[in-house]
Amino acid sequence: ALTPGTDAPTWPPEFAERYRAAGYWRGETLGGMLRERAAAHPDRIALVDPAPRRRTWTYRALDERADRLAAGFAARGIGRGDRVVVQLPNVGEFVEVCFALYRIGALPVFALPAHRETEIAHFCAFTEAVAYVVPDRHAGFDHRELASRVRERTPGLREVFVVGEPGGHTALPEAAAEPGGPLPGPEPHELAFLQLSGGTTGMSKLIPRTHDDYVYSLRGSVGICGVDAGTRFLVVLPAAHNFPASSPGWLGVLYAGGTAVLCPTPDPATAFALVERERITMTALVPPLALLWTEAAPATGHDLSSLELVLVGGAKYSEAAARRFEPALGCRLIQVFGMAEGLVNYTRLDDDAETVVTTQGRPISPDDEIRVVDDHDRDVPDGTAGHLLTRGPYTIRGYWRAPGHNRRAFTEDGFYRTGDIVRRTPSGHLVVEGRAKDQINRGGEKIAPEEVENVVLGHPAVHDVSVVAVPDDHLGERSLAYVVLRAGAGPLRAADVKRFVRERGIAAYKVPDLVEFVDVLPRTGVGKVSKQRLRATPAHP
Ligand code: J2J
Repeated sequence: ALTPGTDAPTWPPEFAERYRAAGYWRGETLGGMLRERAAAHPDRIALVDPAPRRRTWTYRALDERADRLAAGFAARGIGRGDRVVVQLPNVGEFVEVCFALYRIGALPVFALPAHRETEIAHFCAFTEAVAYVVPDRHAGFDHRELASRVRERTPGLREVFVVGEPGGHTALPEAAAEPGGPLPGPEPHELAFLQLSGGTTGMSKLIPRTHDDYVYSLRGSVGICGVDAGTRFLVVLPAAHNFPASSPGWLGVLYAGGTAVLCPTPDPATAFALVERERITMTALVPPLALLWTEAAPATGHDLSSLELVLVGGAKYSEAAARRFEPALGCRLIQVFGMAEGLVNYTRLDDDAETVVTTQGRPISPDDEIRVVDDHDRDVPDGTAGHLLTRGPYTIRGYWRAPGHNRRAFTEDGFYRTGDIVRRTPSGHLVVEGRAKDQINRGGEKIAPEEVENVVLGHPAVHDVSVVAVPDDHLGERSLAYVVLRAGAGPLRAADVKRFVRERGIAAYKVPDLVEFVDVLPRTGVGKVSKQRLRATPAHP
């Protein structure tokens, strides 16, 4: 079984004691939270899945469903500390499966619906997953076939559970069983799940979050955003992502006794219809969606008057766009600058309007330690841009099974090197000024260039490649692959490179948006490709 400290660094005892003494870590688990809410208000609606036929779950029903699935998973030998890759779109079963796994102390590994064979096979192999949960089909793609291929490659993967038509696998409802009695659940200081990092080098690193630390981030987020039993939260972004899950997200809403409504697709037409029909009060968007909402809201035929608050984050929200938001939507805006590794910053409901549109907020916790440093880890004065380092009661001390990477990504005294360049205002708010890490933020979807470069290098005609971000009006950034062809290689078009990457089985958002052929890549003094100089090269899309 997995215990914190063996597969990932955890907080030193003196920090853990401080966080408990301060009342941040209260010994709650996610499974216990649902149990308590179900006891307190069994008949309130916890969850709505509106498509294709509207289904609702009361707190009691969700609790019972989690118990039945937990019993069934346990009967199939899935136990405490086991990893289960969960790849589901925004459907009610996703929430059921999460709580079932939390109950038995098995760890969901949160894949995104867009992930394909390259990513899923890696998650299954690297985490030694015993099970994989998929929809039958989603967005025109058959996940059962993907599951069969992954299973062939990963002998340790014992079970595939399917929401919908199971094909040759096990239908999720078949996995449920009559609970035989209380299961030995996880301790609050143990891991709850593995979340995916945006990644910089190679494949995503896995982020180990504990019940104690995550529940604290929920409680803090709920307080800051004013979530309560009357909140009706629309989950527009993929529910497995840390932002819509926890900032304050569907989990925060369940923590507060409100109602989470799952939006099947993020387009404004679908979302606006649901806002009207479900009387939605709150939602969370990435900047490109916030732009679409701002453009579409004034002319929509839908009644959006129930909306009170929208959180925007995941990528930089331009000041100009932020200024247009409240007038167009007629509701409040909170900017969020967060990361699955932990630290989450929010603008506050009582911040003045300028602060809300010009900053990305300040930390949840008084014990979130923030350092802004130069290239040599020396603190810079407030108002000066520098690297953001952070440590605190819900920020991890290391990635899961990644000791080598952890030495680079964390300081010796446990600060996480976020890779973000920020400036701190006198009020303690952070303004995101840029990024030092080699990552592309495509409208909130994070791409590790090295991962894409490794795929492109597999093309027989490609000699070298470098993938960089280029500015984009709508997405903020798009990806551009500079490709050097092998001497004597036949002609290759941009479309050939893109098709090659797509056919390798990788999430569509990672396929380079643009491809440019060049004779050489600019190099730094030590012979590494200079991404800085490449980014400065004018692109010809
Ligand atoms: C600029 N960059 C931002 C912002 C995140 C809440 C909100 C977002 C995430 C998230 C999250 C940004 N302006 N407002 O987990 O709980 C970039 C930074 C950061 C990285 C983290 C949450 N908000 N970013 O986006 O793990 O570069 O989490 O380090 O996906 O997104 O990405 P991720």
